[in-house]
Amino acid sequence: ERDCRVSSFKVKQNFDRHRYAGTWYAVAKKDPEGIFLLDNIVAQFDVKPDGSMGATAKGRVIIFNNWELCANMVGRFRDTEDPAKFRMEYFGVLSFFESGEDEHWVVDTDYDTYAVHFSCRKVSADGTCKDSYSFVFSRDPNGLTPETQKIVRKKQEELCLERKYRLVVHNGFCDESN
Ligand code: AZE
Repeated sequence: ERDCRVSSFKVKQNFDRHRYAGTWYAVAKKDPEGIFLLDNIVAQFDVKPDGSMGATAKGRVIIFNNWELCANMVGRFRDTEDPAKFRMEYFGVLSFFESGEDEHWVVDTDYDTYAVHFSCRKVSADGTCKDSYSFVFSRDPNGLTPETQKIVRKKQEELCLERKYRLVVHNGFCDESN
């Protein structure tokens, strides 16, 4: 039997936020419940002067049923006892946007080509995740090589989320001030 309890999920060992910094293109995602980033999702991670991790992200969203725009989001990360697990406080640059606080786990990365992220918003009584989102990030907007895809697929299985991901389109929608 496979262990799908959130507390047994493994994350990146000795996570190095400095090597993680820079631009990451979301190439696949598993959505949480409710409104979420749709596509053209690009995240930019950095390390602040005080050593904490920060990030900005943009992506296409549809709000109020039919209003399509690019959400410009800011994330502030709080460290935990595990170097690859953070608490992320996030908010939109425009005040009417979404804000909240999520878990932010770096499940796996080689820093140079791919990363697998996981956030569980609600844990069930049995310890499995009831509401989660997850991103597969790539340094290359064109996607991952077949070898890397193999590694990523294994991680998706370990998160008990296999076949739950959809590809993230990049068509330039959020490239300008859109
Ligand atoms: C993430 C990368 C690191 C920075 C941030 C991220 C998350 C952003 C959201 C945005 C939701 C926006 C919505 C707008 C209407 C993980 C991509 C901030 C969760 C729903």
